[in-house]
Amino acid sequence: MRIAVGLARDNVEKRLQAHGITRRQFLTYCAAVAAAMGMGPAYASRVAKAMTGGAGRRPCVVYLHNAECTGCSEALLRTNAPFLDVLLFDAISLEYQETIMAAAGEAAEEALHSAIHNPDGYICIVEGGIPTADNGIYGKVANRTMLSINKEVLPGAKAVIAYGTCASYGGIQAAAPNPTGAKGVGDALDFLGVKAAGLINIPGCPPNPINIVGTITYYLEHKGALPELDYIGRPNIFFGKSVHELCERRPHFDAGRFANSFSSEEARQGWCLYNLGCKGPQTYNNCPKVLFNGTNWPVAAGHPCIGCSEPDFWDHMTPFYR
Ligand code: FSX
Ligand code: SF4
Ligand code: F3S
Repeated sequence: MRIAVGLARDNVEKRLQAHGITRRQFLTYCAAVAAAMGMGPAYASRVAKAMTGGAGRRPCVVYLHNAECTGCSEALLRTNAPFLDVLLFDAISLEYQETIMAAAGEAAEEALHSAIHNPDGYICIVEGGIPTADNGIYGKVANRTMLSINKEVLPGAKAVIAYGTCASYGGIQAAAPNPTGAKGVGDALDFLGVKAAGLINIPGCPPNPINIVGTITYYLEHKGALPELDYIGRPNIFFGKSVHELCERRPHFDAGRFANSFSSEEARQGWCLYNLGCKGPQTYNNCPKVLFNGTNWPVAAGHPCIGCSEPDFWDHMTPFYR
């Protein structure tokens, strides 16, 4: 596929080359992001422009970590688009990120302070659930509770992206009996009695990186406007359809062909995994359409969907297997 792209060619191509990435590979990735956004191949050029800093001034981004396994960051950093971080940092100006930033100690704290006092404002990406019990003492960074850091940073942000099911709805640490009082960003803000502008949830445990890349692309492309969200704050472009609607095993479901064991010939033949516990009918996400790293997704690999992008799935979707 040939796509005409109005990039600042020299810069971008040099940096891609330095990472052993061809322009074609980059544009193929942009086409995948465009497809995940429900757009045609022509939109790939706009994705490329947004991702290479051509969509206007780079927004300052503060990225906070809370209670989590950090699989969300891992999913983003280990994508099949190894150039993604290099390019994304052209599209955004990542001022503070506790996992990957080079600065430590007071220098890191100073970076956070100056980012949130930057006159052009900032957007905030949040990973992990926020412990709220006992004044938040169950989660600290730099000897401050995660609760107080979020309270300081989120209300001033131009937009807040909760990345992963933990940040969106609490996730595993909010599973019963939830001893730390962990909450997703929206509930934690309600608990604190503060408001943040434009909260977007990108759930999944882990989330598909393409869904946050697409969200950032949308934000840059639409000059700071947010995509349309569903009733629990997820962009409809990525979460508007159920896993069941998009699943390739669906014709077997419709025909009443169900596998009754994981090791059965029927399971290998692609029959429906509903009788083995699949939660695809109750789960909204685009996994069957966009795949992980463009390669595969749980149900195609023979594993039922466990509903990982739904609130409280650790409690409400169990037992995961039947
Ligand atoms: Fe949660 Fe992310 Fe699951 Fe893990 O940080 S969404 S436990 S994949 O990593 O927050
Ligand atoms: Fe639906 Fe799951 Fe069956 Fe796919 S495997 S058709 S998602 S019940
Ligand atoms: Fe999660 Fe189900 Fe997709 S478990 S990764 S929403 S298939």
